[in-house]
Parts: sequence; structure tokens; C-alpha cells
Amino acid sequence: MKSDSSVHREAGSLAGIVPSVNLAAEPGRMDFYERARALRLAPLWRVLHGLVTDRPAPRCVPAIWRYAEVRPYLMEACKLISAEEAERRVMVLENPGLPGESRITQSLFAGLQIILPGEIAPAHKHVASALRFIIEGRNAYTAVAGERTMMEPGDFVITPSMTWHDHGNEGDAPMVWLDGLDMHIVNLMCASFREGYPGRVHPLDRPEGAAAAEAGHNLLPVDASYASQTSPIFNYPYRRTRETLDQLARFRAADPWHAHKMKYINPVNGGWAMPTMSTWMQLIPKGFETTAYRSTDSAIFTVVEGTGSSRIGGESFDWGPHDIFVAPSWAAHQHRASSDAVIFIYSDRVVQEKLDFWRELKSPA
Ligand code: 1HN
Repeated sequence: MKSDSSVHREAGSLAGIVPSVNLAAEPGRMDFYERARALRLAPLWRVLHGLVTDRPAPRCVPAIWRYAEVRPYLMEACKLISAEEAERRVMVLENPGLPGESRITQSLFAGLQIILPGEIAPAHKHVASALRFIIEGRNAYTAVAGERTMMEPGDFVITPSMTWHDHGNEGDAPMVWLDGLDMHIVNLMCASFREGYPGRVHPLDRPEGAAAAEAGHNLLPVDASYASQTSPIFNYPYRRTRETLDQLARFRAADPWHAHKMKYINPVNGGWAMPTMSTWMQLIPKGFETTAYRSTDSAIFTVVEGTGSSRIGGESFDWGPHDIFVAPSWAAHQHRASSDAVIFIYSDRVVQEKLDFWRELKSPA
């Protein structure tokens, strides 16, 4: 991987070392470095300040994917490969600072998945958790651990770690959603397993709506115990999220940095809905401009409704419905909405919080 190449330098090369040592004295040390390398020993002082940086140094850069430009490629992919052959017909959103690594940020994956009427994406399971954020289409379902949910635009749907899941489109139009996955975190720890289901679809054993009835209405079955760290609600429907934001905006002042920003929570413990990816929905009223904000979690923004622009680390991006953009770790960013804008966001903040890494900095309002 690329990140390793900056650490494991050729012992005889001065290129790229962080100059915390006297470079003029380095030639006299080269023989020592060469002999040490043969014993699999390397001098920390040549790499120290690249290993422990004085601030976040993401390779991930600010970037935007405009849906109007991307959508034709999804359609073209449908002519070239079936959902079944692909297993998942997904175009990966590759951060330009991390080419060829299937990363939208250093820790997270994003892709756009398309499934045509009548198609099935066959059942499998893996350690990586997935979130689906629905972009367009109706009457397609995902089935997770024996229960189906029909997906609608703006819905946030969870596939927990190691649960069987398949998708199918029973409608008459293509269905597109954003897939957010945490496999880079899983792979950092070398903890990945996957398995294909012997049949195309995993059998259903619960009616549609069961999870919502058990956990989606501020009520939980009295004696239920929960082993998973993932929310038992697996579809957070847009209808209710949108209504909530709408009502909030009528009586709450917009926060200078976040406007109206709500986090999706796990009703069992009040924490984040997923153990590896934090998720939010944000409403920025027409004409509102947020104050510059930075945090150590690189974030992925998906515009649901509205238009506006963002400044991210000194670059400007205009956006509209279904566009997807990224703010890297510690890059100051601010948004301005030219019409009421609703934005879905995910990041690795929940992981950083658990590890006591997470920090934020709010510019003065
Ligand atoms: C996956 O299993 C899905 O289940 C989508 O729909 C995207 C990207 C990488 C690895 C597994 C899915 C994926 C994925």
C-alpha cells in the first residue's frame, strides 16, 4: 500500500525523509543504515515526524462527484455486466488522492450501486458493515438477516457486520443507492471474512416492518437483549427524517457550524446507529452559511435536496441533488445553501471517539 512506501524508505535514499535530522551528516550514516537493514532494523529518526505528524496529514483530498456526470456511467455499466455477474454492480468513488485504493477517504469506502428491474444481487455476508443511502428509484428491497425492507430515496439502511444480505428490484425503473462500507478499517486489523450464500437469496423469516415495530418507535420489547453494537432499526425512512428536520427548523435557531444537524442513533443505547460509521442528516436553510468547521473525521456528504456551495480546505464546490463530496480530516469547511438543502453525512467519527482520537475545531462564529 502507498502509505507504507513513505515509511519503509530505501536505506540509501535521502528522498522524502522528514528533515528532523542533520541531512549533511546522513551520507556518513549510510553504511550503518545498509548493514542494519540486512538485520531488518531501521532508524526511527529518519521517519519519526512522518509517522507522528504534528497535525492530520490526509492523502485524501477535497473532491466532488456530480450525479449528472456519474449517472450515465451507471447506466452504461448496466449494458456491460449484470448485477448477478458483478455480485454487486457498483462504481467505486475513488478519492483522487488515493487512486486505485477503493477509498473515498483513508478509512471509508463509497460506491454507487445500480440494480435494474427484475435483477437480484445475490446473498452474501462479510465482516464489513454497510450503509445504503438511497439516491433514486422505488420498489427495490434489501433483505438483511431474514427481513426485507423496501427502499425509498433518502432512506438510510444498515447492513450489520456478518448478516446475510441480498437486494432485488421489483419495480420498473433502475434503483441507485450509495454504499458506504468500513472494510478498510476491518482490513487495517486484518479481521475480514466473507461467505457467499449457497442460494441466490437468503430465506425470509420475519415480516417486512418487524424491526421498525420492535425498535423504531421509542419502544423496545421489555425483555429483549441486544448483543450487536448496531442499531436494531435497519431502515431509517426519509419521510420521518425530513419531517423531523422540518419541524426543528420552525422553532430552533440554526447552529452556526451545523445549521440543523441530527445524528442517527441506536435506540438501545442512545449511541451512533453503527459501530464503525457515524451518520447524520443536515438541513441548511436557504441563504444560511455555516461557519468554518474542522474535525479529525473525514466526512462524505450526499446532497438529498437543494443547491448550494461549499468551501473545503480553500477549494469551492457547487452542488445540487445527488452530488457527493468529501471533506478530508482537519480541512476547514463551510457550506452555503442557495435553496433549503438536506445533506446526508457519514464518517468514521464513532471509531475515533471510541479510541479517544476525535477532535474538532470551530472557527469563531
Ligand atoms: C457489498 O457487499 C455491497 O452488499 C455493496 O450491496 C458494496 C463494496 C465492497 C465490498 C462489498 C452490497 C460493496 C460490498
